[in-house]
Formats: sequence, C-alpha cells, structure tokens
Amino acid sequence: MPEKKPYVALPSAIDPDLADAALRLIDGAQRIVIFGHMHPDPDALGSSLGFAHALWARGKDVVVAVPDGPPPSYAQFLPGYERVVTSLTGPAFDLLIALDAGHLSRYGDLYDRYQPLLEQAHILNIDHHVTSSGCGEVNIIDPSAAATAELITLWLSQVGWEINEQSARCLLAGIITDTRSFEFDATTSRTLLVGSYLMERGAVPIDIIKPMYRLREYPVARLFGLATATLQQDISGRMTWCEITPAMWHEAGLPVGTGDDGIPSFLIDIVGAEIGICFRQIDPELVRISVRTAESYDATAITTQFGGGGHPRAGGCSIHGTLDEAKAQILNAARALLA
Ligand SMILES: [Mn+2]
Repeated sequence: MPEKKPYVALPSAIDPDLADAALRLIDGAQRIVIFGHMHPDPDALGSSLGFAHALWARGKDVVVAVPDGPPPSYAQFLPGYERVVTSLTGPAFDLLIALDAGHLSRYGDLYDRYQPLLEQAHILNIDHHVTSSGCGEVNIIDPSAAATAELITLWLSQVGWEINEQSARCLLAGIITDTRSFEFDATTSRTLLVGSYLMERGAVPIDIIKPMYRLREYPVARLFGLATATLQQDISGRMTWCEITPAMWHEAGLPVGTGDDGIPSFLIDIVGAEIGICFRQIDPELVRISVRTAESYDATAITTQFGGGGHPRAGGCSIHGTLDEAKAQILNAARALLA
C-alpha cells in the first residue's frame, strides 16, 4: 500500500536545459518507440516500461521494443511486460527513446532493420553507463546514477509528471536489480531517495526482490547442494572452488550448463575467501570457469590468460580440456595471483 504521507521530494538533479530539451522532443511526438538494449536486464526493461506507462497515461502512442526476448520470469515484477515487442510495424515513429545504452549498436539490429520506420525519428538517449557517448540529439547521461530508472524517475519528477503505480513498480525494479537490492557501490543516498519516492507511488521492494533473487526451482536448489558438496579451499581459505559435472546436472534434473546462477558468488561470500572459482564441465573436453574476487584482486587477471574476460570482481573463461586439466591451470593462475 502506498504510504499516506509523502515524505520525499526529489532534487532537480538533471541539467535543466537537457530536461527541457527532452520534454520538447516528447511533447512534439505522437508516435514513440522506446528501445531497451539487447539481452535486456530489468533496468533496460523497467526503464522502458516505466517511461512507457508515464507516456501511455498522457495519451501517447508508445511501443516498447527490445532486440531479443527477455526471460519470462521478469513478467512477475514488470507490469506491462506482455506489451514488449521484438519487431516493429508501421506507421513511422517520430521519436525514438533509447534507454540504458549509449550506442545504437547496443540495441541489436532494431535500428537498422526498421530504418524506414525510424528515419524521421528524433532520438532521445538516457543512460548511466560510464562508457556512454550518447546516441541521441538529446543525451541525458549520468554515470553517478545507479540505474537508468533512477534518471528517468528524476526526470519525471523534475518535469512535474505523475508517476502511477505501474510506472513506479517498473522503475523500482530497474533500480533494485542494477544495485542488487541497494548493495552495490553504485548505490547512493540519491538512489535510496528515488527508491523511497517510488515506494510512495505504490512500488514494493519485496515484490521485486523475492522473484528476482530468492525464489528458485527445486532442481536448481538440488544442483546448488550437489555443487557446494564439492567445495574445497587452499592457502588458508584465501582461494575456494567447487565443480559441476554433467552427472550432477542430470541428477538435479537440469539441462547441462543451466541453473547454476549464484554459485560463483556464493564462493566469494565464504569467510576468508579472496578468489572463488566455479568449474563447470560441459562435456569431456570443455570446462567453463567463473571467477569471483574480493576487492584487492582482479578476476580478469586470471580469465584473460585463457582468452576470457569480464569485470574486476567477476570474470569467466573456457578451457578446452579435461576437468582435471582445467583445474590445474586455473588454480595455478589463482595461486600465482595470491602469492
Ligand atoms: Mn542499467
């Protein structure tokens, strides 16, 4: 239930000229398409749908499009999910709002494929990625925002638009998932303020957090048990690892290579662990490796040695070889990094 009293007023955090320029583009458009980036996460989708609900409420003709279909489980916490499309039809659009990525190539082939419908469209880009250069005539880019949904909430508040409950639920989903429930460093006091503002408009954190992070299918829980039963550690617990074999996937009742999300991050949450490694044997000659590290070590220092990549805290790579060979090579690289 929305709280009766509003406690929160949001600051005017967006450059007023940019906020006005964005408003002019929207006021001047009747048919609008909103793009979320490829492999859409709940911020790409929640930003897009959150913005769309606000525009629908103002009578705009708005289509939300992503290049590839999002996981159906997101429908549980994103009202309007069933209205998201992966292809476009006429009439032509007069505004494209590109969300949560700063390059048109990040929206897959949507822009090229539907060029005849988009050639007259102005482009408004809103994003929070530090690598964004902006792909619009108007670009609202703020890397200090934890999520694109945070920026959209700030903009809606700044231009004086109402945020209805459906919009608030979508926008809070974007913020909660890009911060993993306000846990990541990107979370600021402003992020929490925006979260409060959305709660006052009917968004409920547990309705997003439980389906996104806590609920799991029984076979996934079984696989977790089988994998963590292989847990080992070395160097006084500074490195810890586990393995998943095709037999374990079969025993759990899952297709090989699926349902193991969360196991690598479980490893780095063991007290004393500085490097956590999950070995997934996909077939007798292919092992996929996920590496998680505590703050003083860079996961890509290991994964790039084997042709992989990732981020400082989370990386991955593949090794063509047996499970024993993969373990020997990766654990040696980890020991060298810790030495
Ligand atoms: Mn995002």
